[in-house]
Amino acid sequence: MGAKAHNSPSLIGRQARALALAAGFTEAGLVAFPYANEERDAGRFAAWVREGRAGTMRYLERRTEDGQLARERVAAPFPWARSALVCFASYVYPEAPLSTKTPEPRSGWIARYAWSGRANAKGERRPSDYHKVLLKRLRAVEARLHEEFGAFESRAYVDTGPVVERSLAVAAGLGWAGKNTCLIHPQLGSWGFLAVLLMSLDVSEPASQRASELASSRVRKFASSRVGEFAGSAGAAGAERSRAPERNSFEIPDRCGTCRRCIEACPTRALDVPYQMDATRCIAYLTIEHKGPIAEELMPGIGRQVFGCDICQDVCPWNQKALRGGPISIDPELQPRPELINPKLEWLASLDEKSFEQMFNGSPVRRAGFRGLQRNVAIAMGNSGLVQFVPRLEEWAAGGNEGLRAAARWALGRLRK
Ligand code: B12
Ligand code: SF4
Ligand code: SF4
Repeated sequence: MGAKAHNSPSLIGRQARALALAAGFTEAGLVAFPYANEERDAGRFAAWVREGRAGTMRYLERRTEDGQLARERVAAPFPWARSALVCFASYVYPEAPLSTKTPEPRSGWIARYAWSGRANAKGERRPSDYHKVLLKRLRAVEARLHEEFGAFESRAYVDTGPVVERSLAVAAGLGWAGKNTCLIHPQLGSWGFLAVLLMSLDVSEPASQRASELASSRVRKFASSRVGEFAGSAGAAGAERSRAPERNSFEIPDRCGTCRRCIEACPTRALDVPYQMDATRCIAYLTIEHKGPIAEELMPGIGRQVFGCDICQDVCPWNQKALRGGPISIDPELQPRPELINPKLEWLASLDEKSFEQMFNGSPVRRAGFRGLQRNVAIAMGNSGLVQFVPRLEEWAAGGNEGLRAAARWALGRLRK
């Protein structure tokens, strides 16, 4: 958007954060490029790809013309970028249940992030998708900055840009990357979306001023008061590390400490190497991104997750904390749709292609596709232990879709054992 100004004006963190909050984000922070741990993060991303952890998500392995992994460093695809505004939008939903506390075997689980809806003019709640909702907000911030600073280069991304958003969020001081790999904000937990505005604007604050501002912000206050709070689980090692902050770094130190709850709770062992997910084993990948048949070995672990997975976040003490309190209000454009919370498997199975579209057009769930969701429901039925699902599974097992057929046959075998 626009051309780079000759005398590039510069931005201060307080001002950028205020604009993001005014646009409806819950938190925001600014990163100046190059940031302190950029080389470390580039190495981590390259190693993750090299080890084959991205599975069939080939877009993560895209390279620039000179052969660099595009996502390794922001400068590879965006050599003009001097700063990034990183925004966090919470979807905590304090009243809603957890996937780990829903024993009803007739129901499945749709990941929390995908429950979102907003009321239309008639007061009916229709699907909404964070990609669209947040991109609009980010563009509003971008427009305000252009009014203020004139022409400069910028790009707004929510999820889909060639950047590692969690690395940028850590660099912006919004939280730390937990052993479950999620960005954990010390007050808001990890149930939050990220949005990134790349800019050719310089950051004008001296590092010392930014550091002292961050230190006095609500984020830092919360973080330091919580050190050691989850004694014996999380906090102790984090406290140790926080005594040696890296120079010119705004990172909140790791507060996972000795906790391993997410690693132990992951049913498909996707977190066996802490902080580095093997996406090819992750239920979120299998149920959303992966098309076609799913390896039988992984089906039992999928349990009754029919779209995405919240387990490693639901068990995290920092999310329990976020649930219990704080001034968190539900985003009017990302309100939970009650019909998507712990939905009945039979209801999901009864949707035909037309009703699937009506229910999920404009919702993140649509990404799984009609057949993909049916495949996931078939696996969940197999894991329910309930023979009442046999007739539906028999119908699917005789059908034409390969992924669905394989899942239904596996489920029948499991229920008939
Ligand atoms: C590909 C992808 C996935 C893949 C792979 C996930 C993964 N962990 O890599 C799958 C499909 C499995 C997935 C699942 C989910 N995703 Co996703 N996903 C992405 C995407 C598009 C790219 C992620 C990526 O680059 N992965 C590569 C690895 C290397 O990067 P990373 O895990 O983000 O990196 C951090 C850590 O791994 C850590 N790290 C790496 N190596 C090492 C080594 C050491 C020693 C240490 C300490 C740390 C460390 O460093 C990075 C951050 O500093 C981002 C959007 C984006 N453009 O960034 C969204 C994103 C990460 N996803 C998001 C969400 C909401 C989810 C789900 C919660 C959805 C759900 N409920 O089903 C799950 C969460 C599962 C989980 N535990 O991570 C949010 C995360 C918000 C947050 N608070 O963290 C993002 C940012 C989208 C958004 N704009 O909001 N996702
Ligand atoms: S399978 Fe579930 S618990 Fe395991 S890493 Fe993926 S999202 Fe987390
Ligand atoms: S469950 Fe424990 S180890 Fe996992 S991310 Fe949360 S605090 Fe860290």
